[in-house]
Amino acid sequence: MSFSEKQKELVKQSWEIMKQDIPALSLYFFTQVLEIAPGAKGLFSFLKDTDEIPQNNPKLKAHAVKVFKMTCESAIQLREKGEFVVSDTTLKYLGSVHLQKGIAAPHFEVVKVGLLRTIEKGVGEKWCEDMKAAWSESYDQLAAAIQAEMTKEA
Ligand code: HEM
Ligand code: ISQ
Repeated sequence: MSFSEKQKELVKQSWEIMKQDIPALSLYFFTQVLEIAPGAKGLFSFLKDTDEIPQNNPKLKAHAVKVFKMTCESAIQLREKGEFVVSDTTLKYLGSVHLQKGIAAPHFEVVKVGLLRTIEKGVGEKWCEDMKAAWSESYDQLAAAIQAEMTKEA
């Protein structure tokens, strides 16, 4: 399926809305992921030694923002270039980080569900099936690229 101009706009538009509420949404993102997969807590260096999710952890926020942003950028690139292009160095870096942490395919599904739930919350009444499909596709492309890199490095 090719990525349409409309899908790109939907992703951009929702990102603009979400940007206004990053701290709360970042927290929500992690909460969703850990609700689905409580064991994932031990994977994150800044979470493993605490009993609860710290409300104001700058690292947590930075991590969640990176995932949002990269997914959003991947959507824009999908449209402009007709293919997915994250720089080789970035992909290699992400591949090695996740390989080292022992991340596997099911984890990627968990993060995807968490991401979609977070966007749904973030955009409120603007949420719709088309927006969900657009983010899903962008995330899938990015996740596939990271996983391909992980396979290469393994
Ligand atoms: C680290 C992005 C999927 C778990 C990172 C970093 C980025 C990133 C950018 C490096 C942060 C840094 O060096 O500061 C992404 C993207 C994903 C993805 C874009 C999907 C498209 C996943 C999945 C998991 C995961 C599925 C499994 C739960 C982790 C962990 C770290 C990490 C444990 C290391 C955190 C630490 O510093 O302790 N990710 N990630 N990631 N990611 Fe992901
Ligand atoms: C995966 N990798 C890095 C950061 C993250 C934040 C929230 C959910 C998943 C993540």
